[in-house]
Amino acid sequence: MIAMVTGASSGFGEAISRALVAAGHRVIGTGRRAERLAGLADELGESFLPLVFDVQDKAATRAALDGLPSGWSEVDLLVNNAGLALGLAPAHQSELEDWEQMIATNISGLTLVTRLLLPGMVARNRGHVINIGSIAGTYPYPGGNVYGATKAFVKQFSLNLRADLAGTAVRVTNVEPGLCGGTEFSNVRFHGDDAKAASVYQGVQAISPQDIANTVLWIGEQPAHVNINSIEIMPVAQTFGPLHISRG
Ligand code: NDP
Ligand code: 8X3
Repeated sequence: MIAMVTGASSGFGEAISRALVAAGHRVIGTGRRAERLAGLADELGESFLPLVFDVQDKAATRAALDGLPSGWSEVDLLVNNAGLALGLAPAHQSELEDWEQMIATNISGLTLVTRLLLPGMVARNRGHVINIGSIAGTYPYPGGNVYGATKAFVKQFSLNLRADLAGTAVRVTNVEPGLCGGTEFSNVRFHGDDAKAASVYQGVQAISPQDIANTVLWIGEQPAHVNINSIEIMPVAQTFGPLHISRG
């Protein structure tokens, strides 16, 4: 099977790529950082094809996917993982540019790659789109504003894809992780403030990228008649608090 994993240059995408190759699949790993992808290609060998493009750039994304080498163009599994959170400020203090980049990446980029690969899956009547959503798409939290909203989009887009794919064998799943360490997620969110990023995971056994890779592999290995619509994964150490009440 040929898989495309967007955002393979770090975190979940890197772990998912490794797991898929270890399971005998070929993987097209994408991202903006060519040197990171080249490093993974050195490690994984001929089963891994690095493909450099920015999902915010429609023309570059289209050119990259249209130009897939022969033998790599029939993608059966798309893992829409590329994404980011930027900032944790309240809405009225957030940077508009951060909001725009999250929307351009997590929504526009994800829908673009999906739209480009889906026709092939439908024509072959085989394929699986696994979106990496988030618990932030279901549960609001202070400062989650646009990030959570982009993941709510991913959640509903996944369900609506299933509606449109009725009668085909193409499957769609939304993976909704909670707190996960060992990725660059918080370093990116806090614009390179690594100390602040590290404090998010201090004293907590968070989910690891390997846990997410195991989950993605398991979803893909279910029998062809089984569709996992969504799966929510939190560390045991993360759970729910009460609704906030402001008292006058
Ligand atoms: P990382 O920052 O480690 O990885 C993000 C990946 O996305 C990188 O490979 C990055 O590659 C890629 N990416 C970001 N922007 C673009 C872009 N414009 N074009 C192409 N690729 C891009 O974070 P995670 O591995 O933690 O995050 C992966 C996904 O999981 C994200 O969608 C995130 O929202 C989601 N998630 C993360 C959780 C967590 O706690 N870590 C929990 C729930 C969901 P490059 O920089 O090379 O372009
Ligand atoms: C990442 C999880 O809770 O930081 O999507 O938003 S959270």
